Amino acid sequence: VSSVYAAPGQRGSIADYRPRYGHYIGGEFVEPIRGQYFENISPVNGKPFTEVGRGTVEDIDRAVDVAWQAFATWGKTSPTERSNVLLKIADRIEANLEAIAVAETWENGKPVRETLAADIPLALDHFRYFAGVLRAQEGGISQLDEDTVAYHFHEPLGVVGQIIPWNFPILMAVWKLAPALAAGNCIVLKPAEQTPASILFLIDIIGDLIPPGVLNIVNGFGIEAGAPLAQHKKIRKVAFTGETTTGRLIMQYASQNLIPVTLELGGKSPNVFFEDVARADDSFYDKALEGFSFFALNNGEVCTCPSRALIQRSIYDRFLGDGLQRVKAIKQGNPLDPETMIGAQASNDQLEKILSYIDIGKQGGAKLLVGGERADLGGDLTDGYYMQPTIFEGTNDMRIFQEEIFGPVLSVTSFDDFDDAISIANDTLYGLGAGVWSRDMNTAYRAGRAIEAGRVWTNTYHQYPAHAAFGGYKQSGIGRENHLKMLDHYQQTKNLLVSYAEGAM
Ligand code: TXE
Repeated sequence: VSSVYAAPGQRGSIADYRPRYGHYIGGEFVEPIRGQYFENISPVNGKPFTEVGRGTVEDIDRAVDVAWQAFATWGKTSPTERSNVLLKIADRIEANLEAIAVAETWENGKPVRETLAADIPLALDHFRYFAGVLRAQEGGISQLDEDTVAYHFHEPLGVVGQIIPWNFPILMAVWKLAPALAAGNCIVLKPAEQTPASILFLIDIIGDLIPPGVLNIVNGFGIEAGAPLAQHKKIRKVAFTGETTTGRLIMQYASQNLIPVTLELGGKSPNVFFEDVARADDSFYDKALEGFSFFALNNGEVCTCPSRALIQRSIYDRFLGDGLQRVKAIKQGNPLDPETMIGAQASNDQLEKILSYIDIGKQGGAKLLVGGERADLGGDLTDGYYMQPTIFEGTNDMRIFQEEIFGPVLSVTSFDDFDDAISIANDTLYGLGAGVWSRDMNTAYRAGRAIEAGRVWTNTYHQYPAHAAFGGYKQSGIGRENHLKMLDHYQQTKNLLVSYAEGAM
């Protein structure tokens, strides 16, 4: 693979990964107890590049015990101490940004253009954000009468379990790690089996900044390592991002121990274009077309992927025509090339799943407008997992409008008026993200309020700042990530009710 970021000696390249990683427990890499490893394949070229410990219940037990030992100290650190640790982590990531971005691209297949500009900068900012909000967090006092006071303290939960997907290996891990650490918890984290190594690469860079045992990582498969973690009797909370069907299982597991769960699940986000975008000035029209093309960002492997475009009938032909031109100009290629806009899907399984949905779309009567095939990039990339950006035209009752494909596949339909738009937008099991495009602020505001989704981008899309709450309505999940609200998910309230009265009660 040739590119500036694939050159020999480039930090973060495949050669920079360790040939083998155990689990990270108690501040060091340890052998899996059953001694088994599994291969990690790069979607860039379809070749294995490292192997990773295959965790089982024994490894989870060990990590949870070590985490509890560490909690005895970490749980008592001051907000200032923890905040300083998070700030140091952020600085260290910033100093190694390029290497981490390149490493993640090798493992996940997403363009280095995105890991450099979004994934890693957002991840380090997340640590800074939670370092800041932690220092500003206050408890509360209620004065019950002249001599009686109720104090409210924030206390950590203890040891928490976190289960991560493969679409943003580092950012999804950091979304969970930063608030959990800030709140004073210790962690056992299980990365996705498709992308365990970029997190371990990161640990090699930041591990020494975190006291041993505070953050532990056990790798492995969902049933073998994820389920024992989510079912563990000694964890006090489980946080999960992944498929909706897996989310249901996680909730069942957690119910056995009556612990809280936060779930970030699937989506089928509507991106709604009202007719006035075509009357707006060129730069706004152009921005809307960019928003239309964003279904291909991160190769479409985003839970908020704007995978359904709803275009008002009066502008349908013009807007769709311009949108198609825009999508045809997306540059597909080597993910390590900084010009590349769409890279490889994260795994062969995911590519196969996307291709099966191309058949489902065709069989269901949708019209294929562009793409629809595996992309053959030739040379070293022949065996990589590349998919052409694809657009179907159809109706919202089709499976490709209802089911999460998780690839660069857009389903387009038209609507007549405001009510029609809202009814199509909400005709889904999901409610994670949505986009609304209109210069008429009345229309934009009313649509934003009427769409059943936790995040409605208005005249923008795919922005993920740390200080905006993120999470799902309906079957897209429970709880929120980002924002200082997130601390609530990792803390419990201690109320001390104190009488200062002298004498009898
Ligand atoms: O998800 P899973 P998969 C969607 C997307 C994708 C589909 C399948 O549509 O095509 O899900 O992806 C762990 N107990 N999303 O199969 O299975 C697993 O090891 C405990 C949407 O990868 O949900 C991994 O760490 N853990 C999404 C994590 O759960 C279990 C992101 C996610 O895997 C487990 C990813 C079990 N029984 C996929 N089974 C989003 N919304 O962002 C699996 N895991």
